[in-house]
Amino acid sequence: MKAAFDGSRRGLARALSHIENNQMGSIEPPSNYIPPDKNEWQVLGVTGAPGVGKSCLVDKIIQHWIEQGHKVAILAVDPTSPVTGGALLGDRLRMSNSDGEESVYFRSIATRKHGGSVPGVVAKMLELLIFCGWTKCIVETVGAGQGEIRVAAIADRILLVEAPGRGDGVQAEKAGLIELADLIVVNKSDLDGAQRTADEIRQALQVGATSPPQILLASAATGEGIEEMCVSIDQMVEREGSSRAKLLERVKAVHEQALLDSPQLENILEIVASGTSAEMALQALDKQSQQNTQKE
Ligand SMILES: Nc1nc2c(ncn2[C@@H]2O[C@H](COP(=O)(O)OP(=O)(O)O)[C@@H](O)[C@H]2O)c(=O)[nH]1
Ligand SMILES: [Mg+2]
Repeated sequence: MKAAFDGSRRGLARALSHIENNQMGSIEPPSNYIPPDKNEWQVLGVTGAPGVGKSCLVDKIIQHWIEQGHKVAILAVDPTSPVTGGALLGDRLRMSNSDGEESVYFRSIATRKHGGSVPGVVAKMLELLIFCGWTKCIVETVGAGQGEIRVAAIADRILLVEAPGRGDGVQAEKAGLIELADLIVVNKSDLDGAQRTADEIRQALQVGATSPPQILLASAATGEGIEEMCVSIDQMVEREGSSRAKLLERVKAVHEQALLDSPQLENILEIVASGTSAEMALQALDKQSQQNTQKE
């Protein structure tokens, strides 16, 4: 850990692997650690369906932050990604930032390796990165299912990426991601249908949203709208609805993990297998644990 705190990349990689393998207890900041300003946020979640251009936009955001003097760490969380996905992004960055290499740290996390809680692992990794002086962290996650939503919910701010031409409406709406978004970018504005996609999202948002997120058009390919996107990211405030949705996902993640880690899990499954409803089985468990606490 000391090596990581002293700025060694190899030390950092090793410490992150310990976290990934669940071999790391709680993390204390180094003694010379200065916590960031309370008004600053560190972690940006970038989520959206595969292929919408998250990684390409992340490249732009990294460049923008490096120009501001930040040190940027990227965790790419992808259930399908071979580790080379990360290596590719790393190469692109080295090409585009002649002197930026020291300011960027990239790590990809293949979620299929994990039996345990991916959100928990990612949260701990982010904590370590921040303690090590990475002033901005980006978590890129494929918005495809519950697990991915929970990873995104760890972030301080969430950028949802959409793109036109997917042919089957707004993906994020189906995945339940719109709730979480603090900013929505329709990427690939150089392609037909970007405006229509933005309109569809706007319509989806009108149902019940109190403070809907801003929707921007951009193109990572042509650079159109990228500067505006970066400005909006820096000025991004957390929406009320998003803050609640994030908290809810965090609580659900911990709750689910507690159940999965419970020594009673097999009992519960047996009770349910014997024909009792899952609801009753959980109630029985609750009652039992209350009795146990009273005995103590
Ligand atoms: N036409 C167009 N293609 C883009 C744009 N941004 C990304 N792409 C392409 O979309 C594909 C997926 O991009 P990537 O960033 O890997 O998507 P991710 O899966 O969401 O991370 C790549 O082939 C990119 O070259 C864009 O603004 N316009
Ligand atoms: Mg990607």
